[in-house]
Amino acid sequence: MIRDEETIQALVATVERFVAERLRPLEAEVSETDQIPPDVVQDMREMGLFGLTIPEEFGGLGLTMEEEVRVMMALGRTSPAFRSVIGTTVGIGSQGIVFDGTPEQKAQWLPKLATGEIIASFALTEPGAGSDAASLRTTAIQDGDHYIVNGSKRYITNAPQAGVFTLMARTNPADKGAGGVSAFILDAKTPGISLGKPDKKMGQRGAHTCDVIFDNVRVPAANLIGGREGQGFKMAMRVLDKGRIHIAAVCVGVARRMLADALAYAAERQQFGQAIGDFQLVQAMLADSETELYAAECMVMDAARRRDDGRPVSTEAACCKLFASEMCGRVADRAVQIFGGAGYMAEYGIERFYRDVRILRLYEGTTQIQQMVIGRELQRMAKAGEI
Ligand code: COS
Repeated sequence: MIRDEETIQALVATVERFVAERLRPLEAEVSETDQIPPDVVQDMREMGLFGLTIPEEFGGLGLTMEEEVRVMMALGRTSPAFRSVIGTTVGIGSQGIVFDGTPEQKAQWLPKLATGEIIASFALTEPGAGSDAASLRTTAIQDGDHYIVNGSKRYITNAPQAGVFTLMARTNPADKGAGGVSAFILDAKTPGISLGKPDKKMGQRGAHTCDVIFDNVRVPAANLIGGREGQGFKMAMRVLDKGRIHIAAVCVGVARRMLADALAYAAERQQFGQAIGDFQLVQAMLADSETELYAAECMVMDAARRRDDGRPVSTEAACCKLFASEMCGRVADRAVQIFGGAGYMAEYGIERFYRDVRILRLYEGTTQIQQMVIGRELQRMAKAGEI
């Protein structure tokens, strides 16, 4: 749903300009230094990018899903590490509070997230619980008006910068499944929280992940999201449903960028006395990329609109994430192929994108998890006679 076409067009145009003029020139430097310059993060704050999905009453822009995906498609047209700066605060780190937070929790945390004063991280994955998210072992045991948290989380995006964690932990150790899991808002400064070494990743240098270790961390009971135990897994799943549409939009943005780079190279690179883009075999790779990109774009827009209409979108979100991330991987591969030997060389930048986009098929649910979500729903519908 677009609330006001002119306003969203202006926002998308601002993001496009920011990407073209401010972020693209810094791509190689960010990759070399593994740091996003602080003044770029400050610019993002001033543009309101941290508050894209925070309701207006708490100082954010309160974008609808359709508006959010349009912005993400624009922001995606540069190194994905830049999107990652705001990604967890706009997405999985904050949305549990937006969906289920009590009025007090929203009032306390959302204004600071909207301005980017603090960054939110989503702490679900553990050394032993990834795809099987319900098997998490971190515990939060009630002790008077506090919970005592023990355990560790793994590959937590933006943990080194986080001011707050949305933490999923088991409040009922007798229930080993999803029903024993609750969600908390955890101030990153709480004593007993420590961070592991920054992970050395395949790509997306400039975006940081690490382990987060909880050693007898005392969390006020008032920080239990929504004030109800046992709702944490379902909240995380609803957060991920939305996050998967967001990531699919990022996939469309990055793939558009890689295709544009491949097209520019194909027009300039001469072989056999002509531009390689004039060869039909190269055109086939470009055409396949455009076709898949268009399909992904249509899927993402449709899923976003359905969500804005209040319809259930778990299956559509999984379809989008699956198709768009796999599409992005194929477009990256073809772009490297079109660049030929130059595609393997760091100075041309396309090999960096090839590595950067690999994670898109893994986080917020692997392709195989998306298949599982879709497959289960199809089975359910068939049994219920809905197909
Ligand atoms: N929205 C709301 N509720 C949901 C839901 C969703 N999308 N998905 C599941 N639930 C509910 C179920 O309805 C069920 O509720 P009841 O117990 O009341 O029936 C409960 O949650 C447990 O669901 P289920 O039995 O399907 O859980 P599973 O353990 O089988 O796990 C998958 C389901 C595999 C889909 C889930 O673990 C998953 O998405 N894993 C990947 C996690 C992930 O993306 N990790 C990346 C980390 S973040 S970067």
